[in-house]
Amino acid sequence: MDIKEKLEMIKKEAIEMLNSGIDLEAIRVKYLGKKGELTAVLRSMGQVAPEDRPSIGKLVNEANAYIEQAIENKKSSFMEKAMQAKLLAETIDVTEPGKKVDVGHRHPISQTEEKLVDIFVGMGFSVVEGPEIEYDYYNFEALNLPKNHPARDTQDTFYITDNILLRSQTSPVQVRTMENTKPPIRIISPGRVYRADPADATHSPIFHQMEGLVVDKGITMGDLKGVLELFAKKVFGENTKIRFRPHHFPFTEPSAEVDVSCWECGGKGCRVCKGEGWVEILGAGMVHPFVLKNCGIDPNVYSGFAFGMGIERIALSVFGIDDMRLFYENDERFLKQF
Ligand code: 2NL
Repeated sequence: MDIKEKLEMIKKEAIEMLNSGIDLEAIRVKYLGKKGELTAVLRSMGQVAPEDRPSIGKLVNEANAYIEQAIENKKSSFMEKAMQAKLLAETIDVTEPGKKVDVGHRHPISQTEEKLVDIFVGMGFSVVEGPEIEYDYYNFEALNLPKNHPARDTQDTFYITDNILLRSQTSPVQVRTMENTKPPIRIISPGRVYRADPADATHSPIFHQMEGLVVDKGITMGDLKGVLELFAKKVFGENTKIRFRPHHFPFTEPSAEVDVSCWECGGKGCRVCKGEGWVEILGAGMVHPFVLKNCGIDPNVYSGFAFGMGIERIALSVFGIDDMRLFYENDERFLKQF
């Protein structure tokens, strides 16, 4: 076999190996490497007639380039195939439905607070907030509850110093507003309040309240009744009636506890209203003249009404829940129902 035939054979063999899928690097070493077959052919050039050497040398170089190119082609076709496979495997079907993101929802106490706020904002009230850590003066003294007054016992709270405490009601917000606002005043103050009460189904040392206050010339108990009746209808239904029972608060005179006709039985008496036909939902009254005076408002010129309600109590009735503690346990099985 002469060198020409030998080179053709090497080329043919190399291509066959390439096509049979053997490791490309092994093929390169076998044919093009220092101890490879083409190098061996070059070494055997001694036997070639000197005048033939340039043309044979050229043939060897061509064979070298040919095989090198074939290896390169194979390599890029492998890469191409690998890329195609990768693209295929990673294809995203943009028409598939997305993953559902669980965003949760507002806590039932917040939902109730928002609902109550909306109703009063709809009647022209503004929302005012204030500090939860208060002076004894704003929480009690200004509201006609001097130190050692027995009525303080019903609102016992947590003291930070003798004069600083956790507010037991949101009334201090109204006191601060009256101090720095000239009537007419029409505000509500929703927020967190504290009492030194042990937790049970209807009490919690931390709970939420919303108070309301209207002060202007000529405000009467009739205005209070009108506002509360509209409020009760919006929360408990259009057929709801309200009832005022005489009561005593140190900061209002006269004072009343306010009931709504039972939303469950409509007044006939049932389990919800304990046979009464009525359910107590809030306390209210005409702002005591002493309180107006304490806040720099002349009780001979102005009058006002105020009311206060527990947001938890309203939430319990609206959602039909019988234990307040459920609101604070953060058990998803409970919270997800609202
Ligand atoms: C309740 C019901 C009430 C008020 C709160 C109030 C606020 C000012 C002046 C007068 Cl600044 N009153 N708030 C009035 C009546 C009832 O809350 O059961 N409280 C113990």
